[in-house]
Amino acid sequence: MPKITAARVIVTSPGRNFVTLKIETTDGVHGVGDATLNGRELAVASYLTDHVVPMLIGRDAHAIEDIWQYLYKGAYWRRGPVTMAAIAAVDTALWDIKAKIAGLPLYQLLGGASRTGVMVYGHANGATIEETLENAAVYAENGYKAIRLQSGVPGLKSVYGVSKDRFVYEPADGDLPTESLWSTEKYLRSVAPLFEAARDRLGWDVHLLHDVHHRLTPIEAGRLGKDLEPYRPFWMEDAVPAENQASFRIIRQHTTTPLAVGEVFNSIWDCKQLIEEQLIDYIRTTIVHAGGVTHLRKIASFADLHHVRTGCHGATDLSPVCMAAALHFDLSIPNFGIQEYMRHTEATDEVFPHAYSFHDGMLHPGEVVGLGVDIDEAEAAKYPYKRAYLPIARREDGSMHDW
Ligand code: CS2
Ligand code: MG
Repeated sequence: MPKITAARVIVTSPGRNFVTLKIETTDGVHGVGDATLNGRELAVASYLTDHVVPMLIGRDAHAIEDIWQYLYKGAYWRRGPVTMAAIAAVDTALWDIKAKIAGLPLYQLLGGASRTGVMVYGHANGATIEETLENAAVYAENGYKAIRLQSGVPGLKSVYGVSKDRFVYEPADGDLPTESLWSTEKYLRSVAPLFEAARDRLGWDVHLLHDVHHRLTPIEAGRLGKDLEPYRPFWMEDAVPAENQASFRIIRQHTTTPLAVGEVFNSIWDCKQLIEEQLIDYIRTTIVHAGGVTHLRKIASFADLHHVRTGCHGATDLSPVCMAAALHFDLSIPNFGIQEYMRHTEATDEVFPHAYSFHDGMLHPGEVVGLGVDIDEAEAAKYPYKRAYLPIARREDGSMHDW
């Protein structure tokens, strides 16, 4: 029985902050788990170091479900992004260890491969429609089967999802939150023309996606969904803030555009009604923010009963450790939909050497035992933590808007 001998949190910032948990066992086998919570990284690092690690030492590393329940039920204070990211890190590291000891890539322990690869979507963005479509064409030439389109909005200086750099998008851009101006009216006028031009330029064989980033009300989202219907988007993401799950009923009544939501959800309870009432088409929870492989499998199985497919969050703030785990999960489950893929910087890839690879619009986790990803601690030590926040948005009258 491999026992946990040590567990350590490693914080590194190769271009952006990442929090990684490394668990060691009596067998000499170690595992890694991502615990990064964008803009609140040190809260999870402390939760792990101060409150979780002392309880792990000496436990059976194979008892993944029991340790999950112990950390979830035993805390008394359930759910929330900090708690669930910490549990996810432990869970992911333990799956890594179990798969390494079994001598198998993780997806084999999850039931084996259900598909040959994982379809991903890349991010095309630009200040203008023209620039966005130039970038989208590059993605299409590079084999991407699905592309997310975000364009600057005429009359607004900056918009989320539109980066300063063409291909590396890093939203956490200030040591205090930067502020941008938002106008729903201007935004709503800009999206359908983008999609119309995209179909003209890119044709109909590529999937096109769009992220609303929680900026609309249900009736506004219904309108946007309707406007986009002629261009058959793959999905409209995070149309409204989703604390009120019933609000998706209104969107559903007005549009057949598929709906995706869930990158900020932490547990099955955040999407129970959305899934049960079939108010969404894609659930975007991923490993690090929704309790690890163990809990994500539960969400996916529940979603499968209700015709909901997965579309795991995969922005740059999800470390390569999370990406590797997500790919094993994606490859194995029956109701996989799509995986978001934003390339990390070279420095990040050096800190986290990994076996997953991109080919012809698909990612594959590789055949290395475990997750197929590790942290190079000497490399990681070169990049100390740097405080960074996500931006905020204000309306034209100065009041706060949803981000
Ligand atoms: C976005 C993210 O990838 C997405 O869909 O919504 O860029 C998101 O803003 C960040 O991951 C937040 O940490
Ligand atoms: Mg999003």
